[in-house]
Amino acid sequence: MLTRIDHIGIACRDLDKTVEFYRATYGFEVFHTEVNEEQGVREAMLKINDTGDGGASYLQLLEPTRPDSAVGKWMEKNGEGVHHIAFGTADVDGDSEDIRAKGIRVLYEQPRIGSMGSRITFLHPKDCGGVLTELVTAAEPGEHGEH
Ligand code: V0V
Ligand code: CO
Repeated sequence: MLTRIDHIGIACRDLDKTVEFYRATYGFEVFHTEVNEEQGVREAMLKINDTGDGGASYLQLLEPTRPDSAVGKWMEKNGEGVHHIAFGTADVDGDSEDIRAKGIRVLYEQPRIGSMGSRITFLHPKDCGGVLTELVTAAEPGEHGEH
């Protein structure tokens, strides 16, 4: 069951500048940063609020580490802006199988590693009304590689 908006993924050219914009404009602080080589992103998570299911909602600021990455390709075409939305669930495996059974393309056979040790998968934007949609199961507390 999808129980929260886990994050909104925002593509940007300069992560440090964008972090500063969100800090100066709204007062949001960086909760976590990491590089995900597999996904080709350097990212900052800004926590907006905790949620009733033990998770939280974030903004995920994404700077591509290479031009041929998903975010790099998307930004080439669209410029900076909202790249994807992510719903949180306790069971990314089960929920993605249920959604696959509805005929929607789930991009990965098995969930992959996302921010803070989460497990993530994506639904094809062409099957979701033009919205790249991610499903996330957060790591158990203490499991995630925060730094
Ligand atoms: C592409 N399209 C999008 C889109 N990206 N539409 C809406 N939102 C997006 N973000 C459209 C694009 O305009 C094309 O439409 C069509 O899909 C095919 O796109 P393409 O440019 O030819 O690119 P593809 O097919 O090589 O790749 C598109 C997909 C790719 C969605 C398959 O971006 C992907 O695998 N994304 C999932 C991984 C990802 O996004 N990682 C970065 C975030 P037309 O022109 O044909 O109409 S990493 C992350 O979120 C992490 C680590 C985390 O949360 O923890
Ligand atoms: Co994401």
